[in-house]
Order: sequence, then structure tokens, then C-alpha cells
Amino acid sequence: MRRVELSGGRRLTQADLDRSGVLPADVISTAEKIVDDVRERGDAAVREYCLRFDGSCPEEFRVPDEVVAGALDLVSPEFLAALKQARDQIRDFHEREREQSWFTTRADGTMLGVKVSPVASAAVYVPGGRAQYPSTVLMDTIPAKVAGVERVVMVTPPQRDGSLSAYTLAAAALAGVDEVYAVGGAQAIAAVAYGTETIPAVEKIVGPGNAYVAAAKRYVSGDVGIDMVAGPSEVCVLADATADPVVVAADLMAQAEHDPMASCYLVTCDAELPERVLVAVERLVSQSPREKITRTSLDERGVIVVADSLDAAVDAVNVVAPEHLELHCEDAMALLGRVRNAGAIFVGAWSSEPLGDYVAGPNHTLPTGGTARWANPLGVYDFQKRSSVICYTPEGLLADAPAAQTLAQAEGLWAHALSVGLRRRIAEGGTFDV
Ligand code: HSO
Ligand code: ZN
Repeated sequence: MRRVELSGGRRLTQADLDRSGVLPADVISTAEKIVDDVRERGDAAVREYCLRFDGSCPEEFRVPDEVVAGALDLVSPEFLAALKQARDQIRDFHEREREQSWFTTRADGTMLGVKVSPVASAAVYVPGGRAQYPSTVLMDTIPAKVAGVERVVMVTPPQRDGSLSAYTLAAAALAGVDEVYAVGGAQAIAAVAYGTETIPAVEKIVGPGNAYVAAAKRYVSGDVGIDMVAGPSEVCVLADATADPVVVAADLMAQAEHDPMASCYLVTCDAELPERVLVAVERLVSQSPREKITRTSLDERGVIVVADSLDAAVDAVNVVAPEHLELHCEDAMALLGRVRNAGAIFVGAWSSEPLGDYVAGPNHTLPTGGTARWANPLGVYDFQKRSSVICYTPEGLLADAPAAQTLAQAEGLWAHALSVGLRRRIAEGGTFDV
């Protein structure tokens, strides 16, 4: 892990972090070509890319509903019970996020408000291939269903033999996915953005994927809604001398094992802690079946920030704006108010980030790459739209018409003034001739 010392008022900068290389130019151009091709040639193009990238292509992209439901019988009772616990806790949390329509009435009877409606359809992209992420199926589908989305389709790449993992399908069945398609990559994003002969177009696409998927989502956004352009996973651990170095090591490794490009940050004011954490990593990592990925991530993208005050350390965290932040400090809750930028904040030593990945309830699809400076976790609100509602009474019209006419005249918009002026005359009991 690279070491950055902050002393004498030096602040962490984006240049210290080196977040480059996440979406290389050749990946962007390949993904955009695939999208254009699928948009033009539909299923035939999807089929070609599936064969090229996944090594197999199912006869039909749609997975029959009986196969999806049947997966519930293929998984162990322990897995099913864990999945149900996760589903229920994720749903309870997200129920609280649902926005309601609201209306207000002025003294003159004019009614103003916001009507909230769900998007009609959504696609949930779930990474597949080597990794299996049934937890992501729950995290991305449940908020859509809580919002009231009628048609939730899931797209995910098939395994080498063309089938989908029973874990992923069981999660789809439990979460209430309406249709499953065994197709992944940029071609899947293009298919659900524009529709093909057998895959429906949707209004909104959500969920994480590899760099090709991220580039394709960015390319189709505007024609269709997207949640975010997701980058590799990140964790930032803010730890003081009270932190257990072995626990901190495990938490860094829990993020590093996702991806060689995952980024782990350790921020501390304790000059001794980093060495003790690195010793613990060294002891633990050789036991991991994902040793190589973990090591690559920590060696190539890991950063240790040593600050000379808690203020400087918290400032560094806000500059990192990590996807996940863990506060391993004495009186961690007292620090919460000073954290502005983080996708999810895990407060105190008991709050393991993987609990949030699976069961705590908040969403694990989170802003990455510093986008937590302005972006939000995936939520029910991503699947809800707001429409403003305006309903005037004659009294309200008479109260507002003069100001509207004055502004319309200033803007040189004659018919705007007319539209208001005619109603004003009618409300005053007058008539007009055309
Ligand atoms: N930490 C990942 C989510 C995940 N972890 C899924 C395990 N399964 C990105 O937030
Ligand atoms: Zn994770």
C-alpha cells in the first residue's frame, strides 16, 4: 500500500489518490460499438457478442419462470433462510424510503403539490460469470418493487455452460423479479435500453457491472435512465489507536478481494497502526482463496494516509469520498456529523462492512470513485418520478395573474400574457372578442 503523510496543514488531494484507469478509452469505444450494433441488429448481434464474450449463448435469452422458481428447490435450506432474512431486512429499510405524493392548499383554494409515480419498467443488471452476487439481486430489485415498478427484468451473463447460477435465480424468485434474461455485458445494456425482438426495452437500468457495462450504461443514459456509472469497490477505514489491527486488516481485504482494481484506504493519526495492519494482512492473505486479487488490489491501489490530527484525518476522508467508510475510533458516533462524503458509513468496531453488503438493510449499490460528493446510494427514490401539480381557483388566478402578465411582457412573450389575461377577464366577469 502506498503511504501519504499529511503534516503541517497539507491536505489530501485527488492527485494523491490516482483514480485513473477505471474506464479506459478502448473499453469505452468497444462498449459503444457493441451498443450501436445491438441497437441496429437486435438479437442477432446480442447472440454474436454472447458467444464471443461468454463462450456460450442460450437458445432463448428468457429464462422460463419455472426454472427461476425451481431454483428455490436447488439451494440449501440455510442459504434460503439467509436470503429470506436479508430480503425482509432490506425491504423493511427501503419501505421507509418511499416518497409520498403531497399537496398544499392556499387560502384562495389553489392547490399545489407533487404527484409521485413509479417508473413503468426497470432492468436490474447483475454481474455473473466468475462471481455470483445473489445479494445484488436483492439490493437492486427490492427498491424497485417497493417503489411499485410493475415490470422488473433482470439481465445477467450465463455461466460457461449457458446456465445461470441457482443462487442468483433463487434470489430473483424471492425478490420478485418478473422476467430473467441470460445475457450480460454491454450487449445486455443495449438490449434493455433499446429493446430487441425478444428482450424488452425498459425506462431505467440499474446495477453494477464491469467496465464495459459501466461504459455502456453511460452511453445509453439520456435515452434511458440509469442509476450511476459504477466503478470498482472501495473502502476507507478511519482508525485510531483503539482499533484492532487484525480486524482492520480483514476489513481492507474484504473490499480488496472483490476486484484487482478495488481501492482500499486506511486513514489514521496513529503512526504505528499501518505497520501492524500490514503485518496482519500478510499473515491472513495467504489463507484466502482470492489471494492474488486481494494482493493486487492492496499493492497497486491501496493507500495509507497518516495525518497529524483528527481534523486532518476527517478532512482526508471527505476528499476520498469513499463508497464505504468504516469508523474504527473511540466514540465513533461523535465523528458522524463531520463526515460529509461517503456512500455508506459504518460506525464503530462492530459494524463490519460485509454486514451492510448482505443483511443490515441499507442498499449496497453505492456511489464509487469519489461520486459520493454528490451521489446517493441506490434507493426507492431511483424508481420514483415526481410530477408537479398545479390547480388554480378563480381567486388564485386573480391574485397571481398581474405578476405573471408583467413577467410575460418583460420576456416579450405575448401569448403567455394573453393566456393569463383572458382567464383574468373571465374571472372578473368580463367577456372578450376574437
Ligand atoms: N461490497 C460490494 C457489494 C457486495 N459484496 C456484494 C459482496 N457481495 C459493493 O458494494
Ligand atoms: Zn462486498
